[in-house]
Formats: sequence, structure tokens, C-alpha cells
Amino acid sequence: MNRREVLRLSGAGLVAGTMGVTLLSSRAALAADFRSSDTHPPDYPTVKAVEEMGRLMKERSGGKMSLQVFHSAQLGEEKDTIEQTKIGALQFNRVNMAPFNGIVPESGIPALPFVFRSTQHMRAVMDGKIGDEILAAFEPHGFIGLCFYDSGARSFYNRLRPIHTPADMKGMKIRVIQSDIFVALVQALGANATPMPYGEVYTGLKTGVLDGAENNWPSYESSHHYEVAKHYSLDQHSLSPEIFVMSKVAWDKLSSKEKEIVKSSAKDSVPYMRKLWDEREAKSQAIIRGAGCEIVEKIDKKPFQEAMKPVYDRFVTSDKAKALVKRIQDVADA
Ligand code: GTR
Repeated sequence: MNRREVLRLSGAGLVAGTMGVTLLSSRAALAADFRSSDTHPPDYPTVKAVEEMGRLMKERSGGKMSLQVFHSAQLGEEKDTIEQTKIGALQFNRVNMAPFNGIVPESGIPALPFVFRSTQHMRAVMDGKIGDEILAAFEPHGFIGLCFYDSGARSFYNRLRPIHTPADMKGMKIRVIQSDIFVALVQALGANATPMPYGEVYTGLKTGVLDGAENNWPSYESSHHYEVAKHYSLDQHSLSPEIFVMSKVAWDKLSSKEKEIVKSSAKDSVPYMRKLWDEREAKSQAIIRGAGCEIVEKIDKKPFQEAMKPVYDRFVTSDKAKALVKRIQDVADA
């Protein structure tokens, strides 16, 4: 059992225990001791950014509002923690947008393949009016969207052979994040998509249940997937950002001043996160290259883009969704 699995098992008891406490607690007790979940290890930029948000919130509330981040999936995998957040058992949560795709339709648009041209383009869109609209779209579903964090570009890695074209992926068993959009994009390439929680992927790759998966440099490195799936092809098919949300159940118990503190602390943690993110991307690349992985850098993205067009036909059907895609494409890079 690895460290992550040990932490997750001990976390299961923690959730059961704290759920009862949370449901019984008074408003004051809730406000004083918030919890947030993250699937990543303690030194990962998302974990550090939410800790920074907690520091700012504590400072701005004169010590009344504090936040503890439960890293390494101690409180469960992303789908489960989203459920806990919805019912208010967990007050905050940092996850990728993708597991929200089936819950908040607007969250699917930034997850679409090749919808962003670059990280600069993604930042310009998510920092602007469109980003604010997408954050607001979470509220009717029981979540307060607070801010987006970077997640780089997701690319395919596998243990069998270098991928240069979609044809190289034919028949490969590829783990995807739990989102129908990601299932569809992998199927569109002729591979077999297996939606699966993040914490099960390492074992899946090691035992051969999976041939590959897809992620950004820091996740490929910190999850140790690069040790068991050594071919990484930089097709950069999705720049689906991370999102930091608050439970609406917990939000509704806050005063307007407290709400303002939560919002501003989250927004103000974003530049810090981006700095850490850029540093971590470089560090992860160095580790992965140093480990002798084969990186396919010069990859013609066109055949991947062409193959993934049916994903748009299937998921971008309403006039609203089509308009949103068009507006994103029209935003200039920052
Ligand atoms: C990472 C992301 C995680 C998680 C993971 C996954 O890039 O930061 O929140 O969604 O991908 O693939 O499950």
C-alpha cells in the first residue's frame, strides 16, 4: 500500500466522523474551522494555493475563519468529494473542472479538446467575463465557484509505444478523468476509454489493466505514472482548468462580510498559484526527462483536432453552448 492509499483509508474514518460533527455544529463552529479537499500531495501547487487562500482568509477575518487542506485524497476521490461538498459535509473543494462536467453543463466548455490555443489564451478567458459567468453557473447546482487555477495542458502517456498520430492509439486502454467529454474524446481517437478515479491509475498502469492515461507534466510526475508509462506525447488536447469551490450550504451561513473575505482571498491566491505552477511544470519536466522517458515533442496536432470534432457535435448542441465556444475563440491571448 502506498502513502496515498494509507492516507485515503485513514481519511474514510475522518469523513464519517466529521460529517456528524459538521451537521451538528453551530454556525460559529462551522465558520471557524473549514475543511478543503485535494487529490494531490502536500507540495503540489493546488494544495499550496488553497493553503495560501486559507492564510489570507484567516488574516482578513481577524483569525475567525480558518481552513485546513486535506491533501492526497484523504477525504476521497474527486467525484466523492464533490458529493460531500454539495451536501455541506465539506465546505471547500479544489478539483478539476472535468468531474463537474456532468453536473454543471458550462464546466464542460473549457474542458473541450483544443478549445484554448495556449495557456495565455486560457488565462485571458478564465480571468475575464466568460470565466465569471462560468463560476456563477455553479451556484444553482449547490456550489459557489470561487476561482480557477492553472492545470497546464493534458497530453497522452502510455506504456506501449510512442504516439505520433491517432492511429498509434488504436485499441489502447486509456484511463480518463470521470467526464463524458473525456470518454468521447478518447473514443474519437479509436482508443478504449476507461473512466476511473485518479488514485487507481498507478496500479492500473503497473498491472497492465491500463495502457495509458492523460495528464499535465506535474500530475504525470507527482503521481509517479511516468515510472510505469514512459512514452509521453505532447498533443496538448485539453487545458481544462482547476476550480476551487465552496459548498452553497456553508456559504449561505456566512455574513456578507465573510462572503466577501472568502471571495477576495480565493481570487488573491491565483497569482501565487500561477507562480508555483510555472515552477512546478519546469521541475516536473526535468524529473521526467531525467528518468529517461521518451517525450514526443513535435507532434502534428491537426489529425488529433480533426478526429476529435465529433466531440463538439455531441456536446456543443445548444445555442448557448455554441455561442460560448465562439466567444472563447474570439478572446485574444493575454
Ligand atoms: C489533475 C488534476 C486533478 C485530477 C487529475 C485526474 O491534473 O489536477 O484534480 O482531476 O488530473 O486526472 O484525475
